[in-house]
Amino acid sequence: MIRRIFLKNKKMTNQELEIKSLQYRKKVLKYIKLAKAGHTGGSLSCTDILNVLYNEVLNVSPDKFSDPDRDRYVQSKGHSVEALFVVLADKGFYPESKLETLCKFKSHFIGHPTKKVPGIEQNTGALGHGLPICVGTAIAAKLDKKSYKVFTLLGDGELMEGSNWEAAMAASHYKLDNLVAILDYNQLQITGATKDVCNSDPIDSKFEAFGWAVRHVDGHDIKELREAFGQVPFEEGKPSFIIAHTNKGKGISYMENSIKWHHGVPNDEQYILGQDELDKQLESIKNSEITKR
Ligand SMILES: Cc1ncc(C[n+]2csc(CCOP(=O)(O)OP(=O)(O)O)c2C)c(N)n1
Repeated sequence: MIRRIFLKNKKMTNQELEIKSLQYRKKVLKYIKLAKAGHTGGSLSCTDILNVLYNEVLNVSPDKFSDPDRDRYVQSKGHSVEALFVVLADKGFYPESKLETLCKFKSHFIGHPTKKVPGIEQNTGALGHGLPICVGTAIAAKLDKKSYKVFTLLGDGELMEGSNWEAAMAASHYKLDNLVAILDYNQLQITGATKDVCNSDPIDSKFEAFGWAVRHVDGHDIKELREAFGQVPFEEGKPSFIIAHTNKGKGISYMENSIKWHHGVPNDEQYILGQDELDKQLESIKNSEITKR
């Protein structure tokens, strides 16, 4: 029998995780503003996914990062690195003050993931590399009879890269049920709607045809994300594919679902407005009834 993921670090309530997501979003905005550069929309889109992964699912921590049995996470949509940097700081991989150097001369905290930053598994940013790398890592785990799991985050625009489809085919051929790909399905990419630039739909039936077990979730619903991760592998002998329906720019009204914010820095007025909106959402969650675990 395949070991299902037991939400290993299950310490927080849904409400506590929702609060964390908003705090992460506030920091994403803060450090992008400070750096005067960043992929704001895509980072806000995947914040809840990273929150649940790092606070619930992944068996990784700063003291375990060289442990060969740790879970692996590769952020294939590497441009959304600001969300990852904020989460890794929160997990203690480095002091948050390091993020003040984002995009500054000589800093390792640049606009895409690099292994020079503690907690980053693989250099990414050229799209289409994360899934192939993870297929190799998942094969290695099987050969080494290791029980760690391998996770990657993809973008729907990224699925234009042909390497994904070779990797998808190999993953089912090698029965990689230790591999989980999460799709940040915000339906936008760099220059327009994904369906207009190069349509990747229908994604579920394509991945099913390639031999994957596929689920849809609301990528901003902590409870749904927890449940989905708690059920992988969805089918024994098959890699798992989670289509997380998201909103690019989530949490800041003028950024939501707007191609303009793929890569953009708020001006002073926009910054205050964005932080204000996030603060209001924080207040509203804090005042709401305590969610049961
Ligand atoms: C190989 C490659 N081609 C082009 C780019 C430029 N690029 C950066 S982000 C992006 C769009 C990605 O869209 P998506 O994967 O949907 O990410 P999201 O919208 O979630 O940010 C593109 C084409 C790249 N990084 N790598």
